[in-house]
Amino acid sequence: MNISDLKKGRRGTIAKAISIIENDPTEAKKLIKKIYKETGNASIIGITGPAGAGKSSLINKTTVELKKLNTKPAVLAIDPTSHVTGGAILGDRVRMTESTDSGTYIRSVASRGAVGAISRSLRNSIRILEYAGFNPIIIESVGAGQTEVEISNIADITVVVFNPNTGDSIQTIKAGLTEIGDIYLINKSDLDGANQLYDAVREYIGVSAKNPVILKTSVKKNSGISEFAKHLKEMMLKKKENKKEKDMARLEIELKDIILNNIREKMNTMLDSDKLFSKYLKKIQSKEMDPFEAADKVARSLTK
Ligand SMILES: Nc1nc2c(ncn2[C@@H]2O[C@H](COP(=O)(O)OP(=O)(O)OP(=O)(O)O)[C@@H](O)[C@H]2O)c(=O)[nH]1
Ligand SMILES: [Mg+2]
Repeated sequence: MNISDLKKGRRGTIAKAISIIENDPTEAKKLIKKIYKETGNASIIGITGPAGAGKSSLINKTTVELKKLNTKPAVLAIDPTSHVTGGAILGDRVRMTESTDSGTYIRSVASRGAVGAISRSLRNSIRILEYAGFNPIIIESVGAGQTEVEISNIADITVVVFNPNTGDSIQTIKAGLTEIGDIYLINKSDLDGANQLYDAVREYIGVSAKNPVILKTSVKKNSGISEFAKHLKEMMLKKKENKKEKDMARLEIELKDIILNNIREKMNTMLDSDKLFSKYLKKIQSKEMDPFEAADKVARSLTK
């Protein structure tokens, strides 16, 4: 891996680096060691919302506008194709191609595996893009279950996208997406029901402490998008101070996460050859002892 090619933002090198982050833990550690000092300076924009809300379409157009505002955006899309519910809805999902020509780096990243592992590799893929000079870095993720909450932990600016097509939008709004957004978009404003949805979102969300921006957009009619980009740019500047504090807290969480993960892996290996472990396993298999008591005994001896 040629670090200076990465610094120059060479596409092939970036792609290779992110693959290393996702697939090769040993090499990934070496890579992060080399670049870490020069990371942490980009604004992270999380874009979330129900499947098919128009997130990818919006990002396509928005990156073009963001470039006009003298920024150099990159996009990581947490690919939802492996989600259980994904396939059916995603028949007409938009591939982000439009802005590729204009120099935006776009990549789908893994969504399979444990939640912790995904956010670990996401964090480090962001670092690769920061080192390569991109800012902001936009993360697309489908709001399904816990993901949207997690995205708002990683992102400096969280954008929630709704559209009048999905009848359950109001339910989703009530179900908790009210807390996380800095910006709410009612996309597909060219469709019936957009105004009604806009009013509902204002009613449920407009009064919250965060005082979020609420906008109507239409990718189809190309309306509202440059306004959206301007708000993003403004927030990128405004949030800079606040970001430092957030980053310190995030690094604390990251350090704990890595340590706990290391310990877990080590313990796992130790247990495989631990005599007490096999002894107590037999005891619970033969119903001589219950699993809790057995686990207590083994854990106590391991952490002594
Ligand atoms: N009428 C209308 N259709 C739109 C608009 N924006 C997106 N679409 C369409 O909505 C469908 C889904 O768009 P995507 O951009 O793939 O939505 P997404 O939220 O990225 O979807 P997933 O990544 O699969 O969750 C596509 O057929 C788009 O062409 C809009 O403003 N108006
Ligand atoms: Mg998409």
